[in-house]
Order: sequence, then structure tokens, then C-alpha cells
Amino acid sequence: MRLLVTGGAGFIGSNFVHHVVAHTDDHVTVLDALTYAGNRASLAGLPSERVEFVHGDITDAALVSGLFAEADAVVHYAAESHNDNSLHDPRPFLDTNIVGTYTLLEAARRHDVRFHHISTDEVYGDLELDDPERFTESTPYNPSSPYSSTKAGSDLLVRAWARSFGVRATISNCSNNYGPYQHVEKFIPRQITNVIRGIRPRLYGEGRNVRDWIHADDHSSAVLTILDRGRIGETYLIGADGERSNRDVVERILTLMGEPAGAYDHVMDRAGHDLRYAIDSTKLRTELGWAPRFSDFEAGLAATIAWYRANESWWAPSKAGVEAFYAGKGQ
Ligand code: NAD
Ligand code: TDX
Repeated sequence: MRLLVTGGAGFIGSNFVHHVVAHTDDHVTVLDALTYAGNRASLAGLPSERVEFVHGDITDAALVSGLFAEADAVVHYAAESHNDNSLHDPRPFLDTNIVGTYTLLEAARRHDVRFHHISTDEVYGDLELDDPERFTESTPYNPSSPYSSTKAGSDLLVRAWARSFGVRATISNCSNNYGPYQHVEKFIPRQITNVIRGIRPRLYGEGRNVRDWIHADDHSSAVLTILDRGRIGETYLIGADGERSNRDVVERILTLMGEPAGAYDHVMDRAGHDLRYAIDSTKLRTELGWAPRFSDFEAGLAATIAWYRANESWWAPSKAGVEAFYAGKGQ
């Protein structure tokens, strides 16, 4: 199969490309604009006969159309992905997440290409800490931030193009990913690289907020499963029962890195900060037979810490700029 992967130089997209090369015979073409979040080094070492890189923007309709004409299936990861950036400057989120997805859907329609859209559990808003219910495929959309509202909008475009134009599409909404190649602006890599640099980790507010962590490689195996056996027109939630409070995660990072568990600072909270996300992935597990491999969060976190220790040249160029951005916001 010839796969086109948008955003394949980003965190989850690059993990997916590595996963596809290791587990299938598919050929991958990556389309990526190499924004601040894209990094060609995340694809280093992959065989050139299996992976082709195209530097370009998903809003470029002519470029996109030519690439769709040569693809059997498209997996769409490209996005502006960081909530804190969306609170600072929402415009790129509208351009890439909404207009970009629209541009891809028009090409999928014209060339009748199978389309898988990558989305997030944040489209469902947040849950109370003691809510016994988790998000399912029928939870109403209720996004909180400019980021999550543009992802919600992109999901709705996919549903409309599937129903109105017969685009052969599926959607997955996944919980918070961790693993190698994640940008240092995000919570887990920010704290790991802070500790490496001798900076105290920064917890927003009280740190009671809960995220449902999944290893990026488990996200990749779920997406391949949906591409292979998912029913056209359906949405699948991806999660690995990994709920943890931010405070618990920061304390684990510190302990695993040989520091006192309490050696972190509380900083200004995020505006509109979602309290809790939690995924019920029963549909994906029972209908398609998927299961995660990384069930031990502490072991996955230890491996991620080891990766950041061993790959300082990958993240060092971004670190100072990210910390300057946060410092300007009291975070
Ligand atoms: P990321 O920010 O690390 O990577 C995004 C990639 O998209 C980068 O390589 C960037 O260069 C590229 N890109 C951005 N705008 C582009 C454009 N206009 N044209 C072409 N390429 C462009 O993001 P990520 O964390 O890897 O997230 C990937 C996808 O997964 C996103 O759609 C996100 O909403 C979704 N998602 C992320 C998480 C998470 O925990 N990070 C969880 C669920 C879903
Ligand atoms: O320094 C920090 N301190 C802190 O306490 C940072 C950067 C974050 N946080 C908190 C905010 C969140 O409660 O940690 C939690 C995780 O923050 P992020 O890594 O920014 O992730 P989140 O906002 O939960 O969104 C992520 O998961 C869903 C991805 O960035 C999204 O792309 C995905 O859709």
C-alpha cells in the first residue's frame, strides 16, 4: 500500500512512520510543512526506498491533489497541536486544522482516496474528577480551547464530507500521548528536560488535573488497526486506561530521575484548563480486537526519560525558546 502521512515529521506522526516501516511493507510519503514542531531528524535512519519526504503545506491544494493521486490511503496527523500556543495566537490553528483539513478532504473526494483523520479526546471537553463515566463515541462535543475547538471543527468537516460526498473516511480520537520525539513545549518532555538542565519542573495550578496517558507506539498500532479493519464512516476512541494526575506524573519523573519527589514549583494555571480527560476504548477493543502493549506507565516513562537523556541534540535547539515563551506568561 502507498500511504500518505501528513504531519509525519511531528511527534505522533513520526512515531507512526517508524511503526509502519517496522510492522508493514507499505511505502510512506510524508507531507510536512516543518513548522517549529516538525523535525526531519525524527525520521533519520529510515530506509529511503520506504519513506519519501515532501516539504509542503496541507493548505496547498495543487500540491495536495498531486500527492493524493498517487496514494492508496491518507493518514492525517498535521495540525497545530499545543493548547498554550492556541491561547497566545489562535490564527494558525484555524488555517492548518480547519482550512488544511478541508483542503485534504476535497482532494480525497476528487481522487476517491481512503482517509483516516487523527483527532483528540479534547473535543469532548472535560470531566469532573469523580465522574464515573468516561468519554465514548457518543459523548457530545464540547471543546474548551482554540486548539480543541478547531480539532472539533475538523472532525465535523470529515463527517460531513463522508456523508455528503461519500468520502471513505474514519476518525480516531486519542488521549494524551507520551514517548520519544515529543516537542519540549509539552508537559512530560518539558519536565524531563528541565530536570536534565537543573531547572525545577513547573506544575500549572494545583496539579490536580488528570490526563489519560497512552504510549505513542500504542496509538500507532491502533491507527493501523483502524486503517486495516475499521468500518468506513465510523469514529473510534483510542485509550489505554492511563489516568494520572499531573502532580503524580511530575513526582514520578523526579523520582525516576533521582531527585526528591517534591522538587517542583507551582506556576500560573492555564486559562480554561480542562480538569480531566478519560477514554473508554471498548468499541476499538471489542469490534477490532486492538489492545495496547505499554501497560506499565512507569516503565514507559523510564524509557522516555532515557530517550531524552540520550538525544539532547534532538531537543536542545528548541529548549531555550520554549522556556522564554513560558517565562513571559509566568509559567
Ligand atoms: P506536533 O505538533 O508534534 O506535530 C505536528 C506536525 O504537523 C509537525 O511536524 C508540523 O510541522 C506539521 N504541520 C503543522 N502545520 C502544517 C501544515 N499546515 N502543513 C503541513 N504540515 C504541518 O503534533 P502531535 O502531538 O504529533 O499531534 C499530531 C496529531 O495528533 C494532531 O492532529 C493532534 O491533534 C493529534 N493528537 C495529539 C495528541 C497528543 O497527545 N499530542 C493526542 C491526541 C491527538
Ligand atoms: O509545563 C507544564 N505544566 C503543566 O502542569 C505544561 C506544558 C503542561 N502542564 C499541564 C497542562 C495539562 O493539564 O499538563 C497537562 C498536559 O499538558 P500538555 O502536554 O500541554 O497537553 P494537553 O493540553 O493535555 O494536550 C495534549 O493532549 C491532547 C496534546 O498537546 C494535544 O495535542 C492532544 O490533543
